[in-house]
Amino acid sequence: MVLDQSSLVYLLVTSLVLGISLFYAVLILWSPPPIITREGERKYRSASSPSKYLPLASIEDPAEVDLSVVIPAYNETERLPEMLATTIKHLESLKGSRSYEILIVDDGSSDGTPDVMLKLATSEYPGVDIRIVQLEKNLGKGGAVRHGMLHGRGRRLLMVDADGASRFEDLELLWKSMEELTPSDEDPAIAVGSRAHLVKTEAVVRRSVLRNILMYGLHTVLRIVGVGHIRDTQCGFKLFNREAARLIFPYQHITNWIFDVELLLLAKRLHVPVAEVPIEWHEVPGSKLNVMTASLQMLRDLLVMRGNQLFGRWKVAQGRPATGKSSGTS
Ligand SMILES: Nc1nc2c(ncn2[C@@H]2O[C@H](COP(=O)(O)OP(=O)(O)OP(=O)(O)O)[C@@H](O)[C@H]2O)c(=O)[nH]1
Ligand SMILES: *[C@@H]1O[C@H](CO)[C@@H](O)[C@H](O)[C@H]1NC(C)=O
Repeated sequence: MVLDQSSLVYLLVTSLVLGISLFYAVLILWSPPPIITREGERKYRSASSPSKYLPLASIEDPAEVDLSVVIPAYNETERLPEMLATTIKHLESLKGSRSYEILIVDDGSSDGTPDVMLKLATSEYPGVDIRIVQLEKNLGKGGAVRHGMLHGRGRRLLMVDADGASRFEDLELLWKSMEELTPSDEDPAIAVGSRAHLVKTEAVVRRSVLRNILMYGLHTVLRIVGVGHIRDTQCGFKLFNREAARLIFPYQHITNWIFDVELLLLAKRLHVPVAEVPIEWHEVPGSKLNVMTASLQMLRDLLVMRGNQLFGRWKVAQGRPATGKSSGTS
């Protein structure tokens, strides 16, 4: 069969249009649904108000404490109490110079995590500002972190896993790094913990082979996607100043474990500087991550992220002021 020039062009254009339409359809199909926040999720309980739910603050409000610690918690009755103890011990030792709150965001646990934590807060830490927030349905770690960040009162906000895998004292390393990026938080900045320096050490070797393969695969893909400059995107220990949180979290769409990558991509798009800080880490048993499903999910979601950005479906705020002095409400 011989194709003349015009039918060749016709064929090319048709397949191009078809290809793009197909990609767009798959994109819509795969894109996560918008994150819906229910009324009851904008409220919290605490030791001082254990039965009456009080309204949470908003990231758009001015800061009221120096630090918010946001802990996503899904079925964490076993691991969280110990992590909370070390967290509070450290923060109490600095209390004179740094006020803080702890936001436990229960991600629709079915093991009674919120009630157990409320009981613990009341009996062990009545003087500590621990707020327990409950998501009605399990959203995924990213959704829980996002929720906490959007309702924190801190001048700086730290996300940290409930499993105590990071050494909480290493917060001071992130703190110092952030101080160097923006001395009094006049501009948005992020400091993320990194375990990259631990690669090839015992801590990593002890991880399963599959997990390590996944890690290398992830790095390759991340380089393609555009966050190759961050050596460890997945570390669950990240510090945002209020301006950075205010800029980034409203635009987060991904709620599963790959959300860290989306946060870093958003930071890049919004020109928010990210410092990577080596921290200590120990693998803790009890991870609920299924590695195979996670890898496939990862590939799909990276595609979804890039696709939505390409088609302009996921936008970010335009025209961020050059100096981050939040200009009140506008
Ligand atoms: N697995 C899981 N964790 C959740 C969810 N929602 C919130 N989380 C919290 O996210 C944090 C990390 O969860 P882990 O299961 O420890 O993740 P991990 O695979 O152990 O991650 P590493 O610490 O890197 O090993 C914990 O604080 C969880 O309670 C969820 O839907 N699934
Ligand atoms: C959470 O805990 C409940 C009660 O212990 C259990 O039935 C459920 O399977 C757990 N969910 C996950 C995903 O581990």
